[in-house]
Amino acid sequence: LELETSMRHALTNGEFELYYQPQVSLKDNRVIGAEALIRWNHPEQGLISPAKFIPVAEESRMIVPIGNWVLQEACRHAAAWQAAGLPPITIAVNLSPLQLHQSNLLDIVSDAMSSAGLAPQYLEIEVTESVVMQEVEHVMAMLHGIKRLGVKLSIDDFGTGYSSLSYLKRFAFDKLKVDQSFVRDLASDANDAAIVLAIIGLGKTLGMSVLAEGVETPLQLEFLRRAQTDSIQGYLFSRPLNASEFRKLLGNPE
Ligand code: G
Ligand code: G
Ligand code: MN
Ligand code: NA
Repeated sequence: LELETSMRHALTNGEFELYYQPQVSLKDNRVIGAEALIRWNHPEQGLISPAKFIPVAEESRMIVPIGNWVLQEACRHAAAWQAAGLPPITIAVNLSPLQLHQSNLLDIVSDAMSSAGLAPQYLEIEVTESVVMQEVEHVMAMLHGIKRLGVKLSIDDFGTGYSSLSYLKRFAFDKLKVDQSFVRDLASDANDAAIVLAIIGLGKTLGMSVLAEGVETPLQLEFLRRAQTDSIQGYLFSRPLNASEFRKLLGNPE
């Protein structure tokens, strides 16, 4: 309950900050995108991990205003980097199930883009597999609405939720993100290696771009390269960076 109360103040006090984790194309080794990941700089408790406060924010519905702030802030940063002449990238934002249930979500997304001056093809929205399992018709309508805005959609943590393969058929996600739990041991665990290959094959067959998350070692990278993974995200290339660190990385790709 304490966390919930202080989250309300945190938004107005500017205690939240977005970090950006680069996404790298395996075709040309360039940074083509970044996932926005929220951090909370609490004045007394120091840095609080989203793993701790996002579940509380979801329970208390604070995720709605916080999530809207994330959308606006990510669009502002992406537009500012483009305006500064840096190579254009796609900015990926995580969307919680509750946000998908806001009736005005499409207005919120378009307002975030237009007030930042960001073209829709540079925004990507990540939803988890399990989102598609609840209130299917409503969620499908929202996802189609987001797509009609010209925003990209990706399916996050793929393989860990309830399997929603039939929804992959019903809805054309642009990108599939292979969950890091399968990537972690793929060099030593034949089952994980087989699962990753199967997911990549499935994604490609359905016309999606496939990104592997949690890539930490050269061995994992080599495996993923051979398996024709389109892009990767993980500590091997970079941890999530604050906006100024990320901007530097974009400007100096070597
Ligand atoms: O960055 P980190 O690994 O600490 O993130 C932990 C979890 O918090 C991840 O599951 C991530 O998806 C989630 N998360 C990070 N930022 C956001 C956000 O802006 N919105 C939502 N809904 N989840 C986020
Ligand atoms: O659930 P989601 O995929 O949105 O969250 C991504 C989370 O994974 C973030 O908290 C981010 O900090 C974390 N992450 C990113 N790269 C790596 C990695 O290479 N290894 C591990 N263990 N975690 C990572
Ligand atoms: Mn994500
Ligand atoms: Na994930």
